[in-house]
Formats: sequence, structure tokens, C-alpha cells
Amino acid sequence: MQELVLNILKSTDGYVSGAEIGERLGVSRTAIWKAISKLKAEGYNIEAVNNKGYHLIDDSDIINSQEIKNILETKLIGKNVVFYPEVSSTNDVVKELGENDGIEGNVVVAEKQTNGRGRRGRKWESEKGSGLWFSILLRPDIDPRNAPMITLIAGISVCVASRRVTGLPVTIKWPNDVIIDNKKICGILTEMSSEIGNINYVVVGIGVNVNSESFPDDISDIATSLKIESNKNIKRKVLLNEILKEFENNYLDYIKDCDFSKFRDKYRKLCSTINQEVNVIGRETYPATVIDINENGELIVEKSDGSREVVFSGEVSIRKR
Ligand code: BTX
Repeated sequence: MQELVLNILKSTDGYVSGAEIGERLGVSRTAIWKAISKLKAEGYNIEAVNNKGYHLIDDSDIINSQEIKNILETKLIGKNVVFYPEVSSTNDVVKELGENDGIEGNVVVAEKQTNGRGRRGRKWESEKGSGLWFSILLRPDIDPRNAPMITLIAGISVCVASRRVTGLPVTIKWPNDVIIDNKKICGILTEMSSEIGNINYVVVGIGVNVNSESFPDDISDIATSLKIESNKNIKRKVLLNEILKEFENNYLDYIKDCDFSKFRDKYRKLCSTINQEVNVIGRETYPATVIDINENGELIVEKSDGSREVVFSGEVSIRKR
């Protein structure tokens, strides 16, 4: 009933009375009133004016199964979407699908994560209502050694989509943090189950700070959101659609031949790490200048003695000096 009432509100320019909605759906005004109350509780901004009726003010940032299904324009990624108001971690839910009969392109989106995870056991803040927390199930028929590049491709996709939706100067901090002015708006956690030469499944988990207005003290210096940077509310479903469209194109293109060099120029243009003075942190820590990204998505750095090293994302992290 809610969905039907919502459709009528969406397709009406001005006001529509409870009696008219009731007549169209063949139910009582009380049933309509109840459906409207539920929609309001879900966050829809519905104005009720005496003698005129109801009017949906389309300024709300609501994500739920229906809103997502209505907006998605992808063919494969997100063809099957499941939305949860709350989960421990969307990566955990998608892993479970991966272990069972989940199909390539399954997407799980949550309004809130109680155990959002970053890399190496770190925590990912995933408050209710402010972010896009979702994971994608992939079953690429490629060598597991070529899987890490999927994370880089996800980074490119989030960066391009965020720019398109907000116009903000969003960049990539190698390998796959998406940042504005050195503050993180997005993190990507990719997890894989594989055997030698064969991938069982890959989970790409993406967390974007969209309409967050503040962060806990311990991350307030390193985190930001699209809203903080633009002073505007951004519709999460619109951004989700753009990210998934971009990712779908890039992913399908990549798995054809696993040739990352096709994406190298795009990545370089978006990557703010090139030319930066950094500390390379790994088994040893040393200062270096970032020279370039190679055709495998690895970082080429120059040490103070002029020698060059190629560094791999799995082995090191880098910090701006
Ligand atoms: P990471 O290990 O690179 O980043 C984690 C670090 O980032 C934390 O230690 C903290 O310093 C900082 N941080 C925590 N929360 C936030 C936040 N909301 N914004 C900015 N900085 C933060 C990055 O890991 C990978 C994160 C992936 C998150 C997605 S959400 C959907 C999916 N489900 C899930 O559990 N994880 C992924």
C-alpha cells in the first residue's frame, strides 16, 4: 500500500487529497492516512494541507529497496539489490552470498553498519542516514593475481561518479582512498576467496561519507563528507547509481583482458599522490618522491639517493610528508 501511495504522490505535481488516492486505490481514507504516516516515519517529507490534501516535497535523501530499484540504470551490477536498515557489515552479508548461491552483480546496501570494517581489522564509521555503505559480489573468471586491480578500478569509479554528482575536486590517494584535500570521503575494502588460478568470489565493499555533518574526534582530522565540502545535501541513491554505472563499465572492460594499462591514464589524472613527498611505510620506512603509477597500478617512487623503487599496495602504505 505504501508503495502505491508513494507512486501517486510522486506522479502528482501539486496536491492530491486522501479521498482521491483512496478512490484510485479502492481503499478507505484511513488506510491512506496510515500509509502516509508510515512513509513519513521512513523519512519522506509529505506536506498535509487542509482542503488540498497531500504533497510530496522531493528533498529527502531516502534509500530503501524501492528507491534504489527505481533509480538504478545498470545491467549487471545491482540488478539484484538487497537493502537492510541495519547490518553488521555489508561485506559480511555479501561474503555469505559468495559462499552460497549469490550471483555476480549482487549488491547489498545498508542504512547503518554496526561493525563496518576497514582494512587490516580497522573500524569503519558507518552512521545511520549519512553515508552509502554497500558491497558488490563479483565472480570474475580471471587469475586471482589480477584481482587487486579491481579495487583500483572501484576507486576510479567512485572518484569519477562523485565528481560528476557534486563537481567537487575529488581525487584518489594511492591505492584506493578517495579524498578531498587529503581528507577521506571514501574507503574501499576488497576481500577475495580463491584457489590457485581460480577465483571463487570477490567482495568489493565501498563506504562513502555523503551527508555526514561531523565525525568522531579520533577521525575528525582525516575524514570529510561530500556535504561538508559542498554545503549541499546529496541524494545517496543518485550517487549510488552513478558509482555502479561507472563501476560496471570499467569492470566489464577490465575483465576482458585484465589489462590495467587501459586505465592507467585515467587513474593518473585522478591521483593526487603523484609528485608528492611521502613516507613509504612498509618493512622499512623511508622518505621518497612519488614519480608515477605503472601499467600494473603500482607506485614508482624515487628515494633521496635518486634510486627508484616500485611499490605494491599490499605491502606498503604511504603518508604525505
Ligand atoms: P582503511 O583501513 O583504509 O581505513 C580505516 C581507517 O579510516 C580507520 O582506522 C579510521 O582512521 C578511518 N575511518 C574510519 N571510518 C571512517 C569514515 N567513515 N570516513 C573516513 N575515515 C574513516 C578503508 O579502510 C575501507 C573501508 C571500507 C568500508 C566499506 S563500507 C561497506 C563495506 N562494509 C564494510 O564493513 N566495509 C566496507
